[in-house]
Amino acid sequence: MLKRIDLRDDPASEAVDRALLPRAELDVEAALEKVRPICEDVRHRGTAALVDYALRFDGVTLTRTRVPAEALARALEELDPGVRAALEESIRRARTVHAAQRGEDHTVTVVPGGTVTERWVPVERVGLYVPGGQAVYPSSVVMNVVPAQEAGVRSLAVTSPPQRTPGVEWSDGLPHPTILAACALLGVDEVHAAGGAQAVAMFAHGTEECRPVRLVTGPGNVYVAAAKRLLKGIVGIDAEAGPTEIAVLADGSADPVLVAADLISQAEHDELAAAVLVTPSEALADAVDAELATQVAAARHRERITAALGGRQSYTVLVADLDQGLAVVDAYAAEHLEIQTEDAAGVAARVTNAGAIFVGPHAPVSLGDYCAGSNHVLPTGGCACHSSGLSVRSFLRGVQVVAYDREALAGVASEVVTLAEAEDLPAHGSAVRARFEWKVPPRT
Ligand code: HSO
Ligand code: ZN
Repeated sequence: MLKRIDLRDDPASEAVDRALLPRAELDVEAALEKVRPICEDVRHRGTAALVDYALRFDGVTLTRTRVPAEALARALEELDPGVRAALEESIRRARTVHAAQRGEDHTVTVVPGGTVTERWVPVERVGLYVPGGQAVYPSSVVMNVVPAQEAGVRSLAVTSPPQRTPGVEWSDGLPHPTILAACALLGVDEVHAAGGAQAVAMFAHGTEECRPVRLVTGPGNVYVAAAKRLLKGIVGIDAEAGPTEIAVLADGSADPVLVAADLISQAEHDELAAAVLVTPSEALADAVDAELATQVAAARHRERITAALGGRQSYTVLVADLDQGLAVVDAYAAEHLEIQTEDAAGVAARVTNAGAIFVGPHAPVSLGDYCAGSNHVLPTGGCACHSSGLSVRSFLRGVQVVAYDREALAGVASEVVTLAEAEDLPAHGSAVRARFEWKVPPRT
């Protein structure tokens, strides 16, 4: 069922070449050309442009983007009690984990009288993008809003594409009612009906209804990624999210039923989703293939799943041993990595590159998607080798506060002057000299 890449004859100890591990092709550059005029239009015409794009791309007629307070209240009232309870549990766990991420300000005394403090300051206003369309992600409302709130962000706006929800006519032209309800549960009162590149432009440039934000976070399609690339600089961004990915590092002890179920769970997102199995056990690879055939046939979204599993981005990598398996998963740097081996915790501790690691048979990725307490907005496309998932830190800036008294400055003035001269920037040195009547005090 999954294609195979056999690396068993390659030297096990060497770093694995990333090029051996293909990913889905996502042409953000091509999308850039399409989103450029859209973003410009939003900059110039504000809400009027967003109204036009809602009709063109979402097929709905809007008069404004801001969702009225009554709609948020109604969505919460009508929310299925079971979904409400599950969302509340998800929020509770996410809060527990994210509250603990808030670093303390701390001061280092470099010399007597000379300190450097790192002060953590929340971003003043943020815009959180929640995708709509193919699937509806109230869980992504939780994963964006909770860390922003726990960071202490004072002003926060959510946007999600306007749509028609069959059977819920009152919400025509608004984001999905479950998304509205999740916002209401979290106490978010500024929600906009806007999706795609135009929503990112709304956040970056501001409109009559939406004050510009300083930072945009959240996953989205290729147009959202392109708009983030285009507007980065005008506004901060978390990451350009690509299609979701799961890699499973498993040995012969893993249960093929669970491995297959977990691969399918993420393949369900998108035809471009990646499902990768890395194993030294050919028997396990065969058993997972057999399981995939059975489980995919019974899956509701089998077409999407089949396309994802059959794409260039999904495969089994056969490795000589777990050491080589670790080299493969490090080279791949998956958004989600499951370890289903003997001593899973020991193996997981040796992984360097992954957005999130799920350890052992009882921690499937879907636990993390909803209710582990961890965040599900994670680096994709191999970015896990240099970036982290969304957290409280994403919404904070570490501002360095430098405080030196005269004595402390005197103690290092000659070094500053020397380095300034070495860089041919004598005015830098003069700024220090000026404090000592143009004389550098002798070193004591
Ligand atoms: N696995 C997705 C998040 C998600 N799954 C939302 C279900 N709902 C990307 O991490
Ligand atoms: Zn998922």
